[in-house]
Amino acid sequence: MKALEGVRILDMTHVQSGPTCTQLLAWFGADVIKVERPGVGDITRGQLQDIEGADSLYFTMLNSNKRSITLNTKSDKGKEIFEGLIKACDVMVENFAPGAIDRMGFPWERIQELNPRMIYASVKGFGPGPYEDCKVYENVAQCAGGAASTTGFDDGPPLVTGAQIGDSGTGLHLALGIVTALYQREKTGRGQRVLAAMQDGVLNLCRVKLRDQQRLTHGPLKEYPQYPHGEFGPAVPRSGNASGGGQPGWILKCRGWETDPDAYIYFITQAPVWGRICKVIGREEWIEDPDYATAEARLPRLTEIFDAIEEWTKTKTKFEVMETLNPLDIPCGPILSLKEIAEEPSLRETGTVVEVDHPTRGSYLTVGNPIKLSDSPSDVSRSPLLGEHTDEILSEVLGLNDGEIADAKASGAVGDEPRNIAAE
Ligand code: CAO
Repeated sequence: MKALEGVRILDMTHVQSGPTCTQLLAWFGADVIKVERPGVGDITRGQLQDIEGADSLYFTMLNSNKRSITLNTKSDKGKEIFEGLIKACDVMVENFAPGAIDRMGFPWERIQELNPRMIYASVKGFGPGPYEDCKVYENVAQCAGGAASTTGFDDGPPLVTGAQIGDSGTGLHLALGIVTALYQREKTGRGQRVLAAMQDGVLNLCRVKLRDQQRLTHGPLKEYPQYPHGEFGPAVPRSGNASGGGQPGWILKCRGWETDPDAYIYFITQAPVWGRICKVIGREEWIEDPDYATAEARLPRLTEIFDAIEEWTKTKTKFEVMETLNPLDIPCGPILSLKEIAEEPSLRETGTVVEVDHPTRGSYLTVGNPIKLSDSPSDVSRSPLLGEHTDEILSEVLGLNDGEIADAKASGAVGDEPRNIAAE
């Protein structure tokens, strides 16, 4: 038994933010019915393709454990089928451009009329306000949510991060909104609207930077690399690799850094283990020296301190540094490349990295469910081919017979995609 077994999701999502949300719900056991345009499908099926004719990794890694039906929700017959699906599902999720579902003829009022228990969840770029009608992609959200302004080095331009905090981050927020609304529905019997705006999601993840913005009015941010020699302007500056918390940290070179771009370690000078750090790097005199003995005294000297620690880390590989520091409880973390992560056996064992078979592209790696429930196992099954489950959904969920399905296909409301599952 899986946690969300019995919950049926009408998945109108595309690209990344919405699909990441419904994929999570599918891993928890929900029946996710992905609706795609006949003959076209989610645009990502054909984006960044590495194998001609096969669904891209972009698509397959965001749509596992789902079923696919093709349906033209703008045709008369398609609308009729869509209404049936709205009545048969618990949750509808979409991340189209603002107003797209309304333009299809399904504003929230109409959805409620059809199914008062429906939870209608949307990702949009912005919440209500001056930008609410804008189309938004990942990096726009990173820029508008405070991440880009605070990422990078003080002498460089704003930077976006590779972590998809705008898309996948907002998908996570939306999934939480959906299960919360499902929980409330248990008591009220009513559905509700759930909105996760990408700007809001990114800002939520940049909460500590808004903290620092307010601290700035009371003096310089002493844990930032700009202190004590640089200038602070009116806004939170970019803090390089400084830690966002109260324990100073930095990325330091390890042995091999000249040729290996990932031969680095993140090193945290946690106050309670300061003495051990000094011993490891051979600076025992800093343990008692009043210029170094307290966390406060160290703040203006962090550059010098990290330079000294780096002299030591440069003599060891990042894994040797880990082996030395972990038994001493000194917090640190190697910079792992995606190659190292893909090959890491422990991540395979926990199901965080999974190998999946696909009929047209062969086997591929994907990231499995990062949230582990002890009583709800989550296996990763491959993403569906375009329209692979059209017939099955029309008959099983809507009770259409073979003749009615043939009529729906003849009208063009649902697709009749050729399905290449011979390799299965
Ligand atoms: N049948 C018929 N029409 C369909 C359909 C179906 N099954 N599925 C989608 N469509 C239509 C939509 O109704 C819409 O038509 P209209 O513009 O006529 O109303 C059209 O297809 C395309 O939708 P879109 O405008 O959302 O797509 P786009 O590629 O132009 O924009 C994006 C993509 C992501 C910028 C936009 O959807 C968006 O801003 N979404 C909200 C924010 C978001 O989730 N962004 C993250 C995306 S992941 O990086």
